[in-house]
Amino acid sequence: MSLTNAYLKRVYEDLESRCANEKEFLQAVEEVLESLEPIMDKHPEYEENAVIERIVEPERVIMFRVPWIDDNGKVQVNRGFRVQFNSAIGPYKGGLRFHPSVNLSVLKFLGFEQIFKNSLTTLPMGGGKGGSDFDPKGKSDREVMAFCTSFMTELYRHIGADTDVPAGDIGVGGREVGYLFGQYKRLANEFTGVITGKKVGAGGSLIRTEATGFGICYFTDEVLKANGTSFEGKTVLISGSGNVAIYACQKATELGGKVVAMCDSSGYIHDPDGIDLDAIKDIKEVRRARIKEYVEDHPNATYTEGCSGIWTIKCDIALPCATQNEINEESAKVLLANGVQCVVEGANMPCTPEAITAFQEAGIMYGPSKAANAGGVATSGLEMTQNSERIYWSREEVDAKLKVIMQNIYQSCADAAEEAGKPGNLQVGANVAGFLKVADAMVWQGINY
Ligand code: NDP
Ligand code: 2IT
Repeated sequence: MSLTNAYLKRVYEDLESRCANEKEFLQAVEEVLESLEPIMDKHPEYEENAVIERIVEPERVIMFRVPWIDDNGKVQVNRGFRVQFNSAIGPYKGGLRFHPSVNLSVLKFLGFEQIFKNSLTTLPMGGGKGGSDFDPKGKSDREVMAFCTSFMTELYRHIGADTDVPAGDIGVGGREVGYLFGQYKRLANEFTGVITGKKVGAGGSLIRTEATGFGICYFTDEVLKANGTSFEGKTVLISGSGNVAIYACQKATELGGKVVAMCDSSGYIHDPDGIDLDAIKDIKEVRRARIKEYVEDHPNATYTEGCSGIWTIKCDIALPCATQNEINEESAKVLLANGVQCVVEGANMPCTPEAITAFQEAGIMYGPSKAANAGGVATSGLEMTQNSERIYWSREEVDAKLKVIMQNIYQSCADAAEEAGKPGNLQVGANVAGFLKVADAMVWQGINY
């Protein structure tokens, strides 16, 4: 731990002893607190009002049993969660993750990151996250529906359009959001914007499906522009092949990049001709199959078991879009040795602290996730606005708003980095800019004891 400010150090050490088993959560907190060091002296009111002690403690954590019946008639039980982390600037907002690796630490790290990400979007959204250790992989539609219905039967009493608005994340896409929304509507007897990522035509916003991936590329484009370059002619690696990766691949290609590799949790494909995205969409979105099938009708492409090998492919730009801690120090060093110029995080916290340090020490362009992938939740915010107004915006309108939001996020990170005395450090910029608005709102609202 490298914190030097006495107040931040004391709060972190106390948290470390109380949350010793929550390593992902501690990792996310430590990164934010390190970034705040340069600004703490200017803000004695934060210590006076115990802002740091309060901001690292979720306002509420809900854990619940989710029983459901599988296709063999057997009763299954999963664990459900909702972490309502911070509502200083708006209703709790953040996705639901269904993956066997989900636990309290993972959801607290995601909920904590979401506070600052949502603040950066400039929209009025607090931070939250939820999910379950349920694995949708290999389950029938009926089993997924049974699980989602049971999950919402408990969750519905804790959420609401002005209270807490979930959305998708890993393992939760349009299908799951539909089942969850249907059960909420039945139990609450109201059709409101209580969850985002809804189907277009049934309360959803155009561009929400594409928003996270598109937003990552709009943000990356700003980073590249500020450094006198662009996507044009660049070789790009994108990990994952889910919602975020697919639309990042589409936009990176539209902006002139050549995406040569993608992966799933089993392994990666390398196609030196450039990824055929229609084939990926067919495999992953339509057939829910494994990415290795890609090589069956792409003779120049190769498939390799294991995901981390993707970072050994030579590239100019790397966009990790799968999961947390997928680029460690060793992978970072291989990327650097192969001449990577720019790493922008599409997934939440995909680079370990050691990997980030390696990129920063090498002086390459680095964009942190809470800024770069904020386009997804920002467009969720736009979906909430459309639901409240009971209107729909066109594809062009939503895309234009998303682009402006991503440009503004880049600018506010760059400005905050400069003001904190760390010009060009978008990690510090994102953390400081995201934090200040929330911290000031917390001071303004008092302790409420
Ligand atoms: P999806 O479930 O659609 O896709 C996830 C992809 O990552 C799949 O290809 C999956 O492989 C792979 N993956 C998941 N877990 C692992 C793992 N442990 N090891 C290796 N590969 C893995 O999720 P999303 O695309 O929505 O999310 C990807 C990332 O982006 C996450 O970090 C999420 O938090 C973040 N994010 C998502 C947003 C959204 O709007 N959806 C918004 C902002 C951030 P497989 O198919 O084999 O499971
Ligand atoms: O990590 C994220 O920002 C998301 N999964 C999207 C959350 C949302 O509410 O749209």
